Amino acid sequence: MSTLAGSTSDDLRRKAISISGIGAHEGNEEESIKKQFNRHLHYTLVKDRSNASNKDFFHALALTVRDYLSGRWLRTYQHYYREDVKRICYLSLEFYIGRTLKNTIINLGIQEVCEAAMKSFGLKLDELEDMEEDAGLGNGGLGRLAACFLDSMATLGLAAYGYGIRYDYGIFAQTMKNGWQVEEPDLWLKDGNPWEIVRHEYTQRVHFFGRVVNTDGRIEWKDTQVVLAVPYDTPVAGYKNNVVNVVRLWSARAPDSFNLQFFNDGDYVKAVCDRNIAENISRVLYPNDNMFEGKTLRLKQEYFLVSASLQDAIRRYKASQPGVVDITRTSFEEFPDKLAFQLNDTHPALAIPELMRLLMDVEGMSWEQAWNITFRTCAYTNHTILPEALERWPTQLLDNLLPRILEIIYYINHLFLIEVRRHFPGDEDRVRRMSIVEESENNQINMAHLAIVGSHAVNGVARIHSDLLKTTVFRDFYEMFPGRFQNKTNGITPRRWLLVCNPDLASLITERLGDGWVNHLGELRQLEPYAEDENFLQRLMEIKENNKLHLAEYIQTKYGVNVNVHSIFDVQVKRIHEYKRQLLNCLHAIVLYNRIKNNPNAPFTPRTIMIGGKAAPGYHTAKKIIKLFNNLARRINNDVDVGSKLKLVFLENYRVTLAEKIIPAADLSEQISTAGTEASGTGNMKFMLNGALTIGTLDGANIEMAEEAGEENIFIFGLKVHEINGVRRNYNPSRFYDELPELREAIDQLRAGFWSPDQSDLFMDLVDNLMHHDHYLVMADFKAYIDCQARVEAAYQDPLKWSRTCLLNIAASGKFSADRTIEEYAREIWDVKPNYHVIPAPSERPLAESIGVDM
Ligand code: 26Q
Repeated sequence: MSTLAGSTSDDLRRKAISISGIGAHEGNEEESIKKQFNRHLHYTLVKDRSNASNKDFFHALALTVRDYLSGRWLRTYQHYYREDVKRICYLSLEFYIGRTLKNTIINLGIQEVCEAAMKSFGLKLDELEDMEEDAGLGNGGLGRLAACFLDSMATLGLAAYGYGIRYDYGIFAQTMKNGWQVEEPDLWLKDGNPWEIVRHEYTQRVHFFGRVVNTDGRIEWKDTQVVLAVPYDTPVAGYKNNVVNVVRLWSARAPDSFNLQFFNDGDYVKAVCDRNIAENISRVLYPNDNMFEGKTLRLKQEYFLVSASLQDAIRRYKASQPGVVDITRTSFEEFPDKLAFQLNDTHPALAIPELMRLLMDVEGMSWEQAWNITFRTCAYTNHTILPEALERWPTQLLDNLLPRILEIIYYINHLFLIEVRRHFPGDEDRVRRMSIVEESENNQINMAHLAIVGSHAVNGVARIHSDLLKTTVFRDFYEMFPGRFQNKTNGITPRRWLLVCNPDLASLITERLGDGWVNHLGELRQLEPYAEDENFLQRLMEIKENNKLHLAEYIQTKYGVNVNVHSIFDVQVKRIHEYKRQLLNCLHAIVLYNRIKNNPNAPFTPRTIMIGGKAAPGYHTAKKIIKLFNNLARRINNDVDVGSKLKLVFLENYRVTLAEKIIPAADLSEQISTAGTEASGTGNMKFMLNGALTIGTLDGANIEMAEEAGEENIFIFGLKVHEINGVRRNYNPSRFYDELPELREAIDQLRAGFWSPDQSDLFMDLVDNLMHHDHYLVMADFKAYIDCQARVEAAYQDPLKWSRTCLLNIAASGKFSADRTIEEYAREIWDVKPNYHVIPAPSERPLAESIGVDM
């Protein structure tokens, strides 16, 4: 046992007891929460019950919950320090966290006492929870995956650190003007953020611009502009295990010396105003999803994150010599055994040359030593094979902004190409294809190539996607490094995506299985026998209907649309992108409308088609698709012949918090991307876990979902991955127009302005694209999709059978827990073991060894 030099263990224990009194809530937890809540209201917010708003009450409660975390947080760090565990740094430009209060309360297991405490003050817990802003620091799947992983890593007791950027503005808020998307800035910090703790003492310096000076082999990067990276820590509570990890987000600040020459020239005010230039680095999240945009500010963000995070990790590594105070680790030999850097796509891939720079130029290592450490420490996850999403940065830009980094990249490439030539003698075309530096009129750095070369493991995010990486985009690399390529099928956290968002379903499951499923989601298989239990199925459907009712109320108050709760709730929520084929969904809506109009008295299965999602602000086609859906909605929802048979609703401003409302209420989940384009999808898993049935293509993780649930329990349609290339060769989309009358009718209406009465040619570009290019094969899959939707309708006619299928889907969804995914990363990439043990709570054990643990 290590003790603080000079302190007796009695001293330490006394100190421990005084600290553990704060927020430990021993004894009567409800009383303690009430007391701390009042204390925060009075002393922190300086309000009383008569002038406090629900926002104030939310802040008081959030601070109370944060206090509750403090002891666990400190203890977790002492535990990691004492055990000298390997630390996992998850580097990501995005963490799409959403709200924190409810999730934390549930993970801590204090929901009932919080409810009771608030009730005693005449407050409703869920109304306070509704006051919280989303932390929308992400675009979609990649950012949300990072947030799910944080939850799972804490739940599995891994010493994980999320590293990201504290953007002042998260993903924009979407509003609608006459059916068009309009973006509004997301000032999520405007009321303050009760969760974060700024740690000025761990501020890092990040360099830009300047020049490289080589004096007899000693490299100096001189005359740089420095930007300060200030860390803000947000706690991440594991599920009922007393673990509290952290996500550390960097905020940019100009150093005091910034623009000193202007101070000296006397233009003091200009100098102060110009500090914004540096501080803009963490101003705003780039709103592109699956689309590369080569903006200098974005490159600055990427390097800013990487440089600050690596310096921080190295600082902690040096301070982590166990049992010895004031002596730092000086050897880097153990570095790869004590640290892992997981790169969330190529966005943080500059970690590779930056780690090389820090180890060589700052720590004085040789190239060989530094490379050995870098390569063993870094691993890269790919999230897309869409060519337009792959990052390629012009060398001119890098040369100007990060000259030393570019130099290192060139040398990595130089040595790598020697290896390629050794492996494949005489194959110069392959050398050209594999180069990190792509030769064109303006040379570009291929960041994926850099990431593969500098990592010991490369993974895709679903089996089909990982296979495609090996056979298509990264084939050359696979042939050279077959052992480096892995698959890690994505998952979602069952805490937020069932326990938090669908409490009634969670209770029903717990009632039958106990609560072990929450962190052992495979146990859901034990629900299978209930497929024969009509009573159970009845309860399942009552819960679904209730969730549908709540969503219907929301739609009624928000949009004034009256939806039929007995209709199929047919939902497609995700970013708007051509490859995700919201257009196919629109065409289906038109077909249904035309069927009703052409035959108003025929039987019809009522349906409510809901689409939600943001379009990147510069993505004109995506914005046009939103406008199209809204135009369809306006006409269809107001047609008396249609009535309650068919309603269309665009769900505005889709985000994490809205997903929590929508997904539990869905009957049908639309996962209809062109086969081979959606790397995994994770929304698909959320719907499955909440008892919706999937209509989808054999793409991404849908394939594995079908495998788990059985093909008879999922609506699969359309072209398969191996058929796509064949179809694309001499593809003639207008053939389908000629052959399919319902498709022809829809296209003709779009062309004639039937769906755009104010501007008849509004949708001409969409039609032209479908008829003459149709890169995503909407026309080729149209018939299969429409026919499959008919199968859905038939199935919905038999409620008992439908509910049985829902149950079997829930029972089969256990594979898609992010806990399973993280276990695989832990064992197969990071070489660490999950820790299922519960750390003692602050009340159970005094803080015995509060020696200088660096956070
Ligand atoms: C890159 C450079 C400059 C600006 C923006 C970007 C950028 C930003 C975000 C590029 C791509 C993204 C997002 C990609 C993404 O979300 N991919 C999704 O990742 C999910 C998690 O693995 C998968 O489930 C989805 O299939 C995949 O589309």
